[in-house]
Amino acid sequence: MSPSASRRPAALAGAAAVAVALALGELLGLVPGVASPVTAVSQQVIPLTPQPVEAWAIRVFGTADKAVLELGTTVLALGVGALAGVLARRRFTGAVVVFAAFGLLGTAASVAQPDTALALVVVALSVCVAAGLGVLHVLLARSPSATRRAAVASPVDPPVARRSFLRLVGGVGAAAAVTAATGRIVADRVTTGTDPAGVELPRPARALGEVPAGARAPVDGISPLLTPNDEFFRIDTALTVPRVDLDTWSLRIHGLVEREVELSYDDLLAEPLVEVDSALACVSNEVGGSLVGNARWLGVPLDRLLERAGLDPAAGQVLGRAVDGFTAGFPVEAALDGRDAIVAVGMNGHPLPRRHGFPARLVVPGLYGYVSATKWLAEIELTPWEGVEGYWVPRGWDKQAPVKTGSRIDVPVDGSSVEAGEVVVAGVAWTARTGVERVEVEVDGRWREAEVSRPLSDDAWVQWHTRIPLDGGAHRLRVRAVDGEGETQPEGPVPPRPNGAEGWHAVEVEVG
Ligand SMILES: Nc1nc2c(c(=O)[nH]1)N[C@H]1C(S)=C(S)[C@@H](COP(=O)(O)O)O[C@H]1N2
Ligand SMILES: [Mo]
Repeated sequence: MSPSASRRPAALAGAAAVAVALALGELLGLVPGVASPVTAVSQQVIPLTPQPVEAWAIRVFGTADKAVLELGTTVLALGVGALAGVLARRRFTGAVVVFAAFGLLGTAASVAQPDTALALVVVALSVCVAAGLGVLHVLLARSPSATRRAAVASPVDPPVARRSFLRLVGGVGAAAAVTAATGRIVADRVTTGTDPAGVELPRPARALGEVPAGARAPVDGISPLLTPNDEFFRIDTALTVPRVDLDTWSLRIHGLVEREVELSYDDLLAEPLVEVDSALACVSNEVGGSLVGNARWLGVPLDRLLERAGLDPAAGQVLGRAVDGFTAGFPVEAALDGRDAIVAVGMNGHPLPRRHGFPARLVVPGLYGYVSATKWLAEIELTPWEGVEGYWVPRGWDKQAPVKTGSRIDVPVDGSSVEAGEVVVAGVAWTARTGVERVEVEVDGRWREAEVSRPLSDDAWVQWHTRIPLDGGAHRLRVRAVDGEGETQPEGPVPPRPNGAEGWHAVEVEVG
């Protein structure tokens, strides 16, 4: 039996005990084979999150959504810890049960992460649980009412007891926070995995050469023709960017094939590499949004790799699987119909950055990223088309996902003021595979043709611009593109779910 404490100090003691356990978890999470329990549990929450909640979180918190998720997990755990503290006043076993449940939850979530070892995780989390319970026991014994009761012989002044208890809990909490922060900082610094910066890529067998004159529109503020790697949008379900070690990494091609193929990184680089200029779009991109980029990719043609494996006639789907378990699948035809589908190792003249899938990812022009562009690629599995689905498909997104024609006004910025006279209007436009034939801009109800710069390829986005005389007052500008088959981008509006947004991007400007 633990000395009985009153409610509030007991709750504080419980929260502080959980803080100590979680902080230790951050430290022990640095050990290879063990994961931070907070990260592991948060990671498990992601696939369980209902889509509207997820969409809301991304909208409200943007790229901070993952930090907010981990913070939420921590706060929830501290709250349950407070309850455990209150339970422990009556019976310490109550707290033991709660902490043990925490340990089991953390273990299950950790083991679901890549690169964890069950035995190590069990040892580490047992240490966390034991430390948390130890701290709880000590704190409860020091709580004001407990000291009062225990100290009948030499009565302690209650306010003094309360103050020294609060100081003790505060100290424990602060120590836990510092420990956890140190764990995070070290985790960030300790480089496990190969550093992409140290990798040297061979010259392409098929190089695209300089960007041709006339491919760039002469306009300040327009999206760069090739999106720099550190400005390229990023979408992934992994809470921490996977760090792959080239010594142990390989790409396995298996499933409905005649012979399994396994390639090391060096094997991949020994293949003839090709350069491909292609846009990559996220299906979640809203009209006018920034979840689309354009890069010069370097990689091995996918058809060549599939030929090596030899396709079984039953193979209907190419399913990329990442080291973190993410999957994306597309029809086999998209790998074989002559488009530049590649296993990419380079992006804009550099090895793939970690955030964009080092050491290798799939890039399939004309398909949205969620069905095609598997990062941190570990496996290419050939499966039947029916009955096997990539990560996002059971979550309400279409299985077939060709990119829809899109266009965006970058200049002038929506809501800005411009000077009267010839106003420069410019932006980018893209299609699935057919190139951009024409771009039209509407001002005050009248459509005019913009000048489309020379395309890098039919798969890349193009820059376009025009000059339009505008008189004073408010104006609304809209844009639409026409693809290589003469199809005009539909007016919509259609939301991103389930197969991509449709609509003409509009901006309002005030001409002064
Ligand atoms: N392993 C893995 N690959 C992934 C994803 C992911 O969550 N995990 N997201 C996909 C989605 S939805 C898109 S739009 C693209 C985005 O690629 P980028 O982050 O390099 O821009 O990656 C795809 N590949
Ligand atoms: Mo996406």
